[in-house]
Amino acid sequence: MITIYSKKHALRNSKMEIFGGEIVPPFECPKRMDIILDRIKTVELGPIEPPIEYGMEPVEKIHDKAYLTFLETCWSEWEKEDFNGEAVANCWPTRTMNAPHIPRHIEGKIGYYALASETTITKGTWEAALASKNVALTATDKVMQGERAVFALCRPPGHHAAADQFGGYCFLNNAAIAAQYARDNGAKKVAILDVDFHHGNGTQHIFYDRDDVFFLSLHGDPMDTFPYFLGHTDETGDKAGIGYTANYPMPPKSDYKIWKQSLTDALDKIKAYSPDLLLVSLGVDTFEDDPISFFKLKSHNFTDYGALIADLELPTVFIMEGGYAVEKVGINTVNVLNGFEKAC
Ligand code: OKP
Ligand code: ZN
Repeated sequence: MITIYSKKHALRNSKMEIFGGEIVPPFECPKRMDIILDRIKTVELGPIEPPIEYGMEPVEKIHDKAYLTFLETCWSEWEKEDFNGEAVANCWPTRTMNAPHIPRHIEGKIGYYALASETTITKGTWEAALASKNVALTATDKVMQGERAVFALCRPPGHHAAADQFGGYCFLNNAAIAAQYARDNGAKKVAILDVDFHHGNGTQHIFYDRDDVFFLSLHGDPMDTFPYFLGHTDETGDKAGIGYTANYPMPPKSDYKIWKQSLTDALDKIKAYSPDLLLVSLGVDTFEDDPISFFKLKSHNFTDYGALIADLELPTVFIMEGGYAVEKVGINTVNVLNGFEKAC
């Protein structure tokens, strides 16, 4: 299997995250990519190729223009203030203050566009996010041109990013941009299977009223974990999209037996939908030792479910999302890809 990878991910190099009231080094760190690349090489998964440049057109089909300008200019505006740290949201248009005005001041603007405060914006974040969407698009193009499956080793991840919101380590929604690009280039129906531990709130929101992109997500119950405010079973789509969103929230300590039941149900739905293309939002933070998650999957379970996804016999793009047990992130990620490939 070909991997698409850009070393520009390293430009996203934030030094801090707010976690449990403390300032800690970010869980979503550049080292994750080094470990995954090492594992790809060790098991000889296949060639590692750089992305090509796709420009902004496919991005503007998903994200709001003013949001993109905000992401592009946030760091320089923040630097102009007398602030010493990374750009971070500390105020929001909350439930009782939702006037539709976007503040002029960068502190208000970042609060307007942020969905959580753990994710800071720093010098290089925008450039890394742009490279990440190019990785997803390059991989998608290769699959559209006939590759059975390609791995988009994206960083930063994307599934929490909505049309005009960043957070949960995400800025541009790589999977959504790829799905729309596929739609615009001949795919009639696209399914996005999100197996990251966290609900893909951004992807769900982007496609919620559409029937041409079916979004399915397996995740920690949002009553118990981030992103807390989306991802319940009763969210099944709106308007033309009714029936084209499927959520599988699962409780703390869920193991592979439980998780696999959800996956099997999701795979049945994808089969019935019969898409032209499958995108897998691949987060391996379902792993038992993940530091911020609560599922109990073991490394060999990743191989097993890779094979189950292959059984769909669909052109497939794997798009990297989360996974924070850094020492095992390579083994777990590549186990999915190898499990898939061996079953083809
Ligand atoms: C990104 B992806 C933990 C706070 C979590 C954000 C998690 C983002 C996960 N107590 N903050 O879905 O892996
Ligand atoms: Zn996650």
